[in-house]
Amino acid sequence: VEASIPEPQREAWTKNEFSGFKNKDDFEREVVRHVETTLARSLYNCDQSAAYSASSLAFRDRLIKDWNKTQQRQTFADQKRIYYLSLEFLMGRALDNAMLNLGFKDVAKEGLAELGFQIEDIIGQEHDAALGNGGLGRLAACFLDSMATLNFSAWGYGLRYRYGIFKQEIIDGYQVEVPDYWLDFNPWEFPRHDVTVDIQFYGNVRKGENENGKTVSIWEGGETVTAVAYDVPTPGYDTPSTNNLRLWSSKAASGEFDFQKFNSGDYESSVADQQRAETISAVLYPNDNLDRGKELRVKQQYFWVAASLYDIVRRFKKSGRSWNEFPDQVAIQLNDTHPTLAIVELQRILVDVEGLEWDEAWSIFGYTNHTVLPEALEKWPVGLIEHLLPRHLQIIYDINLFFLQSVESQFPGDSDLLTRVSIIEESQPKMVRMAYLAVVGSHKVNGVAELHSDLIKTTIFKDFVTIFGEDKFTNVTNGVTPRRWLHQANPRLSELIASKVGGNEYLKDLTLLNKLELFVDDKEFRKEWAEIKYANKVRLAKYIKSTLNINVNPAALFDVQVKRIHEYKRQQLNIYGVIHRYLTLKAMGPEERKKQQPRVSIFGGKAAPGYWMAKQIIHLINNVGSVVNKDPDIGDLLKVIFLEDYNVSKAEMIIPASDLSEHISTAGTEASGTSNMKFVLNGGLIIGTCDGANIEITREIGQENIFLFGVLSEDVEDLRHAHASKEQHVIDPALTKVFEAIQGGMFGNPQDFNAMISAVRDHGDFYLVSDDFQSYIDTHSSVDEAYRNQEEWVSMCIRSVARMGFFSSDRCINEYAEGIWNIEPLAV
Ligand code: CBF
Repeated sequence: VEASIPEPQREAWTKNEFSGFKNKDDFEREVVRHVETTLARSLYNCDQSAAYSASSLAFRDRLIKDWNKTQQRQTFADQKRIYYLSLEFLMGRALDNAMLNLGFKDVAKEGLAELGFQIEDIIGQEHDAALGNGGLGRLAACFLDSMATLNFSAWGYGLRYRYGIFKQEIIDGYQVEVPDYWLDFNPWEFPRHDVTVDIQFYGNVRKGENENGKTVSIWEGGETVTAVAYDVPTPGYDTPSTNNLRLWSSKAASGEFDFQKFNSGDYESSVADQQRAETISAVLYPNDNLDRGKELRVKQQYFWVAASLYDIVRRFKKSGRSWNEFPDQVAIQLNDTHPTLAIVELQRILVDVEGLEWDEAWSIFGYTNHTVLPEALEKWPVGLIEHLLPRHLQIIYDINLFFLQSVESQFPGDSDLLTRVSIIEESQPKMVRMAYLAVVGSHKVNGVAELHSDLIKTTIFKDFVTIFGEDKFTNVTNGVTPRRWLHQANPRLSELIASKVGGNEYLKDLTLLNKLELFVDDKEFRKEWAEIKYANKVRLAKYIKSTLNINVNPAALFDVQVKRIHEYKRQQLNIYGVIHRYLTLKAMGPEERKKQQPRVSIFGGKAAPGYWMAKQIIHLINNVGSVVNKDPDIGDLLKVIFLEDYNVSKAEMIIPASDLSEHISTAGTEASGTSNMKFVLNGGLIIGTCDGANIEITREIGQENIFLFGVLSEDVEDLRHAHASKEQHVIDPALTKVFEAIQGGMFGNPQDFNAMISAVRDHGDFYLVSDDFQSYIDTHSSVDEAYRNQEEWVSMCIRSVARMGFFSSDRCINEYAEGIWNIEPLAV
């Protein structure tokens, strides 16, 4: 308030208001201005990178106007806000997105052309903002897009990692990790050096009096690290609403470095504090669906939630409201268990700092569970929490005590139940079960697809359903933003669709896609549709040629599996299927071979650096490729491609080029999957298991338009037990032949792949590869058959796209807003 300009001087401000460019000439002027002033270059040394920087700055200037106004509007409206806490935001590139969401891509294209640049080259200069591992982080990014598009007052809170997910190089068929330093030039963030929060770690707790003379717990001593805010504007589509993503960066609270040590010549340790503090936000943990229990990870989590909560509370207190209105003003969504300490931190702020009474009944937190995999459910050693956050451990114990007391009064004498649901696991060492804490501290818990939401109620949270009742547990099936995943990634298809469904309105109401059904039998439309797919395949084929020097035929069926490499996602099943195909082709005579459907099997994805088995899978895929791709008997009939360093911007090129994509996790293991939705939306068909959102996709598009195979989730446990009880697992005969080929050395040193084979043969085949193998290859034969009839194939694709309206992230956000956050959009 003190910094605001007095009334009489405000006119001078408003009359000079800068409103950004409005047309091509303005845009060009802005680009030239930025090249010449901000970048201090000229038309004699403006390369593509400078043109990217200047274009981004021109767009950023425009964005800031909307962003400032949105923030002002939200402050004046003083309505409830949603705070989305996510340790990952996999944003990808920003320029293209800003151009499209602001509706100025055509202007930029023409302007850049006049200035001597192709827009695609300029967009291609941008480094991906890769602050996430996979589905969870990308979902958060889609949600930001939808929240802004739907005009919700929303803030994202995350960490500003100096290094995002590593870059993957493939060297001699092996994954090699290289650091991703993405912050060289990032025009999309605004450092707020005036918005800082001091975060405390370690130290002791004692009883003492607060400012009002009340006896409270006082946490003192230890070490302090400063959180600095970096703000990223996130524009909505076709609306001035531009929300804020606030990312925290860590720095030493004590300032730059220790002068005393420096003066005495101890240069190394003079910067040690600074380095230790900066380590907190230095790297993204590169594990997807895997928890490793490291101290630094807990530090990251607390640092981020404590800074975010401080900010949220500060904003709330500025409104001058009383604390009992807090739940009417604030909804916080916990994206997985990573931000669960926020529940504890809020309790600390209220009780210790604000001196309020302990109140459990507030409906502030919602918790989204994204996995049932036991290895991904976070548990922290009690000793670690006690050391790092001594006051928080006490609060966790209190939360647990009150909770267990209420369970005891509801189910007297059931000590087994108490042990099962206790937030503290009585193991050696004792552990804090973060998912249980999240359930106890949240008013709603949701899964991310119907099957997954049912499974959490019958498996990991079964007892909690008994205690809290069914109503606390709900489902919000994931969705994706059609702006990025159709309009931006596949502009020609988006345009064709728009021409049939009444313009671009469908990008804001995806159910309008259903109008496409009217055109399924329109031959001309089908032809245009097929041409677009072909052009997208040609583009990918060129990329494959330029990066791997492999020729692939764009007329072949492009069969794609791109996602994190994980045993439960079963890239191993895919590559065994490819080997089976290769062996089958090799066994055929030339005439028979000619009748076969040519295929290009495309893989992409990163393995967590410490996940040895996943790295072996990558190695096998590459080795198979290097044999098959140069086999003259095979030629174009089969090519095996591993695309290096799969990320969001590669996905934007790969997904539109797919004919068939693979979503083949063991039933019950993939919570939802979201790339399945993106592939179908781009006119590709799916081969998949009855898992995650595949089930709802099937319900929406019809089972005649999807290739499903494999065991059902309800049979998985029995099959696993059956395998475990047998000495040796009887393996599918076709798979046995594949294993024999690998063990015979056909794809390099067989020893490299012993563990992969042994997992199936000797260790219970946990992921049921053998059980599903025959139905998998049979279903691939049906795919070949179906692909031969191109007219019908294209019809299937169009029909599927027409029925994908449900899978917009706008629908998800509306469901969260209504069912969990209880928040209305803000009129623009
Ligand atoms: O809900 C978003 C995605 O989250 C994961 O990626 C995760 O990290 N737990 C799941 O594996 C996906 O199934 C899910 O779509």
